[in-house]
Amino acid sequence: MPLPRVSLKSFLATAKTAARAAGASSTPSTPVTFVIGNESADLDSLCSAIVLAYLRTYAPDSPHSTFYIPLCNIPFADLSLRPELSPILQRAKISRNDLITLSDVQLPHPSPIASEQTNWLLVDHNALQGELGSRFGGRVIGCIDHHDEENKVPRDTGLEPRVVKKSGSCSSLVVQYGRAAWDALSKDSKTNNEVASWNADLAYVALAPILIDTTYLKSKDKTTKDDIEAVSYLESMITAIPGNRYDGEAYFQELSKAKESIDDLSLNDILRKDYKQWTENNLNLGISSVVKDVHFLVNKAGGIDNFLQVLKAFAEERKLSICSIMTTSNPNGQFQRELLVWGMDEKGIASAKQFFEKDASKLGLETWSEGKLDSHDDGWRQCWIQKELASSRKQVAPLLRACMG
Ligand SMILES: [Mn+2]
Repeated sequence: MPLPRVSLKSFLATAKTAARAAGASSTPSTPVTFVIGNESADLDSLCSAIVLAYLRTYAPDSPHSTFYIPLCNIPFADLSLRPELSPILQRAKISRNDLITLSDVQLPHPSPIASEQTNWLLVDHNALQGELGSRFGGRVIGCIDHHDEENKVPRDTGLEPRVVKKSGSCSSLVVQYGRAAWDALSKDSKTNNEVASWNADLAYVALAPILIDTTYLKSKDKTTKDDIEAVSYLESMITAIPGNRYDGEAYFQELSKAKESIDDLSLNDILRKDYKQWTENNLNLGISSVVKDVHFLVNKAGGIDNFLQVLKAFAEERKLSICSIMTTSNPNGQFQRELLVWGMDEKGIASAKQFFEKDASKLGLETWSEGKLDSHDDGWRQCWIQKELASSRKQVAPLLRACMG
């Protein structure tokens, strides 16, 4: 029998208690099951984990009473780098403190938790990275993701999902997968206001990343049929509440504005905010995604020398062979991408050069600001305007990784 459904807030409270108990014990009496997004911990990762964990826990056809804990793949302190959570939390009637982070389970250090006592369901990635990957990579039981297939999740996942499919937002795939369960949980939503209100809370969480990732379904490059269907399903959940005033465009605008409000953050925090790291042949690659252009970052640091110094320290702290920044911005209302790649050591330099030779024309790379950031003395560093606008980190990271050998 599945557990009886409760509000999102109560669900998270139970999940937090379970997470803290699990993190404090080396031998939890029963295995714990985490649902976790990728380490950039962007809205898509955070929201997809919450929604999938909730639906898996209460799915009426759930054959067992597993409790799925949605885990944010960052320490608690780093939630403050994500002001774009605020519009969601407010609508879903939860707070930052309700979210479960790595700090609750004392991961990756110093939790004594035994790997065999954990199960991991991945959303928004399909290979656990970094320390979590080396400790728990063998305990992954399923995934729902829209990145390239990494062939790390077992093919047969039994009762758990194994979905890897292109879509604007991973959240759309979670909604598609969980829809039957959600429908079944909503049977009395027409007569029971509490159920209708729980549905709306969850719908706001699932909706936010889709609006952001597809520019509210306006991005032709990114929007898929699954995104469109998910938005329509979720919006119907919200408008089902009598007298509920819903304005999707206003929600989208509020989220976008909050996401771009990084003026108060330090350069180091901006680089950390939406960051991913991979290891290929013992070389580390790190890519920061930033929602303002390179000029903004250079000004923030107080000039090119300071900018490079902060970036170098950031890379050294993470033992990166290749350090990269990808920016998106809208100068004069025109969407623009920039890419900076810095090979830091001998192998990183060779990889960066190979990437440039192989992929520069594909990505439409053009010298940024007369080459002011380029150098072939201090490692190998180039900054470009990236004319190929459809390629985000999801596309560029595999190109870089393919050159690291
Ligand atoms: Mn995503």
